[in-house]
Amino acid sequence: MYRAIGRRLHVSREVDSAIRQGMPIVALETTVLSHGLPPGSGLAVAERMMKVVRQAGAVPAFIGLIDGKILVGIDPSHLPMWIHRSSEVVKCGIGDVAAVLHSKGIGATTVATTAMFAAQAGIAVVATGGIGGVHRQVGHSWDISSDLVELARNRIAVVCSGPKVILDLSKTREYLETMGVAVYGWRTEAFPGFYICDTGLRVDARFDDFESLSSAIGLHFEVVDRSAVLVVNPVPQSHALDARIVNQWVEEAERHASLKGIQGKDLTPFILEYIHRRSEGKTVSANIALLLDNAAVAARLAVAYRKVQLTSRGGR
Ligand code: PSU
Ligand code: MN
Repeated sequence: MYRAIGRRLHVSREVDSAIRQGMPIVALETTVLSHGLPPGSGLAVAERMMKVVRQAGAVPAFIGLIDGKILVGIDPSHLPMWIHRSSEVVKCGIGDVAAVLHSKGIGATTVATTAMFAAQAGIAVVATGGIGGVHRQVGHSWDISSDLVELARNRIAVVCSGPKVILDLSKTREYLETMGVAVYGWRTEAFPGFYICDTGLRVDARFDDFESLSSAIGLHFEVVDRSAVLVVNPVPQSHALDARIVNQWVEEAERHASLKGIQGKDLTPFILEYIHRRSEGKTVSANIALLLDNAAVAARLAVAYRKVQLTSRGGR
């Protein structure tokens, strides 16, 4: 069912043959399923994301850890383990990976670990909802997501709707610049913030068609060759939320978190859950809408990137 391409990395048959044939693939993270969405709702969303990717002509590849292995292209029949047993599932940043493999537990990948394993497997495109970043209380918590560090280290294109709105967006934007991550806007000049389309911050460059976007990504990989391109795709207009109201909810959530002593990697799931309840589900439907849209954009990008690679090889 899975084929070992390293001692720990195991790819599904479908992903294996897609990698060999250079077919477009979109890597997907499992943390959003286990920790990012209300309990139990992840499976339907995962199925819809896979469908959207296939409809656009690419192969979906959820990544996760289980039984001492890193799976790339989790079989749909195995996905419920990451979703229905979410209390046992470890949200895996880079530092958690080896311990979870060692204990043969179940690990969900974040953007950091998804990007790293996708790059190791030879996949060029990842789709997600929002990336982690610099937290608002960074002055005393020093909480900066390892997503940012891995974006600086891996040659990969990550399609998202910006950093999660619970973060300090301008510090996160600066950090991306410092680390040499190219930030490209998909049909936008504004840097989006998850549920919010315009944070008042800017992208490095705007692209309006997949051919130009994938050519620029190809050039970034060629000349920079060590950092990611973050493609930001704003949440679909019909689901965008008002920045001021969202900010109020986040501030409330942070006060509750600090009263309860919640910190570190538990903070993101706590705040997301709080604002989901506070918004009476609006943040959840926005989250699902942007996940599906990012999966579609990532798949079309993967298809266009494949064409760019073929023509640049043919031209040599
Ligand atoms: N955005 C969401 N839900 C999530 C995440 C992001 O709407 O669950 C996850 C992603 O996996 C992201 C991770 O990579 O949170 C970042 O967590 P941290 O801030 O602990 O690094
Ligand atoms: Mn963190």
